[in-house]
Amino acid sequence: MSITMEQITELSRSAFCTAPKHLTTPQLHLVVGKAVMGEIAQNWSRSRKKHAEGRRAYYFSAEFLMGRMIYNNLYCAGILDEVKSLLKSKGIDINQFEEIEDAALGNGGLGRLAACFLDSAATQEVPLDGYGIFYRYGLFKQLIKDGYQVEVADDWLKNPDPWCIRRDDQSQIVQFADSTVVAVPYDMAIIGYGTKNINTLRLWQAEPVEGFDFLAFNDGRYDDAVKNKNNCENISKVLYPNDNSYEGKILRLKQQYFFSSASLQDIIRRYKKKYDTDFSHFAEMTTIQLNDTHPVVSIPELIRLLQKEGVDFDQAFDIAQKTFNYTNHTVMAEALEKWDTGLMKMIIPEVYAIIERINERQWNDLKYKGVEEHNINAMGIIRDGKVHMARLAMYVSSYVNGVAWIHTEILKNDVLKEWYWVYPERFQNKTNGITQRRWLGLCNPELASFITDRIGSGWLKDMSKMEKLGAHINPDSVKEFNKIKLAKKKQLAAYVKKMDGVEINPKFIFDIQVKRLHEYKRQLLNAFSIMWIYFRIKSGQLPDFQPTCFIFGAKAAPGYKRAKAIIKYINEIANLVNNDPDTKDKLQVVFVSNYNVSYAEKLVVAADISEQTSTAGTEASGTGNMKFMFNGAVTLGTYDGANVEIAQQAGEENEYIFGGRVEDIERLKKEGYDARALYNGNPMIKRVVDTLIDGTFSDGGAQGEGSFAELHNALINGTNWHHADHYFLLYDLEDYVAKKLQANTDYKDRVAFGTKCLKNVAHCGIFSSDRTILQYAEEIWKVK
Ligand code: B1N
Repeated sequence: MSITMEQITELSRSAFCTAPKHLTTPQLHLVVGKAVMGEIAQNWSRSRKKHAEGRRAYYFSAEFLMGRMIYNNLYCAGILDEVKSLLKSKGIDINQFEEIEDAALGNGGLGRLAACFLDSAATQEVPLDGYGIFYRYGLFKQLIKDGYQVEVADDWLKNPDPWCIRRDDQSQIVQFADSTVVAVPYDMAIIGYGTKNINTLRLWQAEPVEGFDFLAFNDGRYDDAVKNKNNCENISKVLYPNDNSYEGKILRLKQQYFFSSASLQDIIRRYKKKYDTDFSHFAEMTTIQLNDTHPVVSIPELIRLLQKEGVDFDQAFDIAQKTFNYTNHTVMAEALEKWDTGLMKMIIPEVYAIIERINERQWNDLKYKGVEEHNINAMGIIRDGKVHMARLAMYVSSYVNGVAWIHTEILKNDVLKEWYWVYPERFQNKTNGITQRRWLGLCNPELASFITDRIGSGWLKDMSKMEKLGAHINPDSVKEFNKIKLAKKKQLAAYVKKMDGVEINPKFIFDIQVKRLHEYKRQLLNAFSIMWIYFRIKSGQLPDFQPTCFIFGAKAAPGYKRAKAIIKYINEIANLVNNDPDTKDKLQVVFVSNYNVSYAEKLVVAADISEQTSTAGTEASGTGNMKFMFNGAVTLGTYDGANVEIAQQAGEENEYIFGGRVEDIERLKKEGYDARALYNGNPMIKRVVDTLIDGTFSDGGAQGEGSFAELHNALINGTNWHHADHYFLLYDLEDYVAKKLQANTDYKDRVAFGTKCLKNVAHCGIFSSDRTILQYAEEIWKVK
């Protein structure tokens, strides 16, 4: 594929009556985007036709965190360098596209995983298409004001977007008890790398059936005239900003049903072109992966739609059970979706009636299988006025999977153990992965060339090739790697300066923790360790400490008070250590604002140390950990999620593993955990924890009043809901500091440390989402 300057000039003239060099950045983005879309059109429609011929898979997800599309699409189409020099020849800098908004239609790991899967499926020619919601506003933008998070709406469509094609002709009608909405599809091309195959992400926008009520308007009832329009449009208006937690809001249920129903109707429409109303082949032709429970209302909806087509309940149930698979992404109790039965009855009564029928059938099934009463209860789909969505998914699907080895073990032995007893054959593990195209090839061309120079470029499509790098690790190559890392640190420093106005020193160790802000991820533990080091530097106990820049990036859910207090606390620490003459040459703390996919691309390439500090047993997988590994950072982390497999692959001696293991945490939970004893028993623990209350910092005036004291109290005394120090920070703190200082000491030997880094790169291959998607394709979807 290729595009010419003539094409760009022509599009520029016809759209804006001017030459490319006079276009604004959004205009140029539109023009280049349209040129690419024109070029891929044929391959896209060929791929669509090919997919329609055989068995195919669909990925249903409330979130697709695509990030910025332009560079990635040019890269995957194989024309990034070409377009760069075309533009350059006209005096146009391709870097201006850094102003273009990310498509932030997701919160964090779950949404980004969906995006990586689409990339890998397209590249590996797996017939997988995505279905989701075309949110008008994506994840909020974050400002930091006076150390506090402030949210701003993400108006990502304020300029026209060339990557999504509206397809009015393929609209669907979605019916709620109180209203009818039109679902209009916007299709995004997913361009495979080094292949003609192009997959599709179809995102639905909600619109009123007839735009505007002119009767009401002419009656003078202006409010009523727009009310229905607004109510409909509200469904796809904004992404819910919670990560790993659930809010039982009516609008959220409407979003879930809206995209589930529209997508299933679309699939049925396509199926009927081939088989008309003979649905006996449906499950043979179709498999649907449910990305967590957010699209699980699809299960009763498919049964409902099939019944409307004349299929009886038992056959429809059987088809649904064969069609669906469910991926679990979390063991956090607060994330489990349990919809109020009353609410469901009110919004989608026909669907609720089907859930009741499924519930009855489940009871009979389990009785028949001889499952004991208390286990039936623990598995019951409808219990105490709630519909348990994970249980519905477990009962009416072929396979369930966890997203890392240890997570799947926890599902089998703990969270879903009753299910494992009854249906052991349904359980699988699919360890997460990330795409090496965006997360290494595109964001780190320097390291990519270093690798390609040694082992060839095959790794871009086959990451098992990365192993070959092992034979090229020697003092010379390590020195070259270290130079690349320094260059990436300089680039990050320039970016942080531009975005956040802060100067950081590229000669410092870069120790980076970027992810959503959540108590279980323990950014507070990192903050405490910094205070620990700060005090010890001040008292002259760390004379050899290698200067370190601690970088944080994290968004807190807007309603999550404690997470917001932790952001303020980190910013207070930054203020203290960056300005203290005793420490500012050795310690630096930066909280970057508005951490998103594009910022991540700058951060993960520049890290020496990757912080992965979740309490053992809490982080299902993590995928940020893999992004750092690909780019040659060592992991400072717990035995949790995919960290376990990262250490196993790279060798434990090449990571810094600390803290309690899942078994330790289990034991503490069972036998009792005395956080206060740890606090009173170690003066250093007490000293750092007490910075929350001893006047070292202020949590500010009206905004944060008492929020640090509340954190302190939750750690030392606990609350009505949770025992003291629910996530075992104090249990792990000492070992964490020890391992952090060990890494700091090791860093002095630049070749030895760089060798650890390169070993991480050489052994990162299995964390490619190509591997993950091919496992789904073979072991769950049975496509291709
Ligand atoms: O999914 C990622 C994992 O790598 C992470 O460990 C996991 O925390 C993340 C409700 C979630 N689990 N659950 C969510 C997101 C939004 C929401 O409304 C839950 N996100 C994860 C990919 O497997």
